[in-house]
Amino acid sequence: GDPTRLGSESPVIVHLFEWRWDDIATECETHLGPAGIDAVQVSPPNEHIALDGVDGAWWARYQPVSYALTSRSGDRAAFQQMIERCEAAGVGIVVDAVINHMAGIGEGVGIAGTPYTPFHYGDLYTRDEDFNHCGRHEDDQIRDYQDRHEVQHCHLLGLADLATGTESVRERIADYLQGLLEMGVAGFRIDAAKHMPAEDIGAILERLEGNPYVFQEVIDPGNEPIEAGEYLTNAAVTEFGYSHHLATAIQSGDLASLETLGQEKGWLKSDSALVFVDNHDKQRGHVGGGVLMHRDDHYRLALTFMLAWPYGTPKLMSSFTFDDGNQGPPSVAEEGWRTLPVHGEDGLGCLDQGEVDTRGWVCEHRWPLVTAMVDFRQAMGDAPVAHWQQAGASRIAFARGGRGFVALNLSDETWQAELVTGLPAGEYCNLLDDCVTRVSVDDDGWAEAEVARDSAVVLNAERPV
Ligand code: AAO
Repeated sequence: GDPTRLGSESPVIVHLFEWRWDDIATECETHLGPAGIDAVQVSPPNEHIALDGVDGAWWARYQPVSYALTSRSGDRAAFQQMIERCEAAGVGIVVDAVINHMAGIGEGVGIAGTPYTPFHYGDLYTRDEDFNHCGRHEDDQIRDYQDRHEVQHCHLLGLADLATGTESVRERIADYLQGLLEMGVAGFRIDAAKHMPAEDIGAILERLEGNPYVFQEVIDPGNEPIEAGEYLTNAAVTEFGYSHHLATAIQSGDLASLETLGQEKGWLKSDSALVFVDNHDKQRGHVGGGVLMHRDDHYRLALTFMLAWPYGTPKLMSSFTFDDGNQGPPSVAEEGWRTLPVHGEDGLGCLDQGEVDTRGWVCEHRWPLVTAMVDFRQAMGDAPVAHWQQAGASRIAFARGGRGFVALNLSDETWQAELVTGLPAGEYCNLLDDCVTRVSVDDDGWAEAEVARDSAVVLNAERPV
């Protein structure tokens, strides 16, 4: 789970949710590479259920039918080209690996033509023993998250639960992942990791040759028997507490409570934690809400804080707009739910900031604030937080060990204050407004700063006026 495998000391990942492979390749060359983004999390690349039956819902991608690399985002050749073009632009591909289960129990034909019936998927998994039959509730479904056996051996959401405890299933999954590594992918997100014993995931990862960055999706609300920490021996783990804590602090106007964010009891160590402001489930209420997303007030402030704060490996969400939580990406239903591209002749491009009512690609990752903050995070490296300051609960400032300084103002009025920056004397540009605001630091490291309402001042020692 060592994040530096992604290439830089403080890597940043962008989730291009439901983007097409050819679009991602172009985006790597035109935006991500130049902006210093280390990796893209892509939607699951393998064959999934047909889109017609589910009205093009985004979650069709989480119902695998085979490990053939044909999906709504493109075919194997496009996938390979994307890996190569992104790599040339300095951007790694992190594959969302759906290995806990296959499709919902039922029958049909996958998007690449593979037929399936209950517990039989083409010639990949053909035996009942390839699946867990947990013997609970008559239908073998997960209902009680307090029951470890049930969570790990029953069917999540009616999805056929693979028997990851068996050698033959482990081998098939490892073959799939190894094939991806050989094509050049840089890492994996292990979907629904909590639903597999940590040991099963370990046995699969052990078979792989290569050095991928791996993080496991484990939702640990702090009151279930299965804990995020159990998975650390394998790789990094999602820290869901982070997005909740950050959203609560911002929504309640209590930025002061962020002073110790990451040091909470039971939280993962920074290097082992994958953090985000929102993810694809949370932003549409698929696993409860309680986070901020692109159409919320103060989302920009949340992103600013996450990228300024040295805890965890941050993942940025790049969304499409929706008015219904099942709705898929911009697409043409009459053409088999063909996903409309971002780039090229019939490309939709990205929506303007704040244009939330139009159907389209939001592209949060292209916002100037994000680009500036990614640059800041990488320039700060491992510089620790110093000089925490606050004025009331809604105005905070802190330094990053002599290399940088951040002041955030969540209140409705301009914040004018004398603050310790820890920076060498000089005049610095606010990175968030193209140097419209300038801050003079005196010989003792103090500055008179003016922080606009709902905004921030961010200074980098290496960016004097
Ligand atoms: C779809 C349909 C279903 C249908 C199914 C099969 O929506 O109605 O039964 O097909 O036909 C995605 C979608 C699903 C979709 C699925 C397959 O979100 O709606 O189902 O594709 O197409 C649990 C898992 C977690 C999982 C999450 C959705 O632990 O791993 O459920 N996330 C991943 C992906 C996700 C994907 C899948 C897994 C499946 O990110 O996109 O599903 O591949 C508690 C537990 C959590 C549990 C939630 C959800 O959470 O702790 O572990 O997540 O419940 O029930 C607060 C608490 C939080 C609590 C939450 C909700 O926030 O803090 O702990 O409330 O109570």
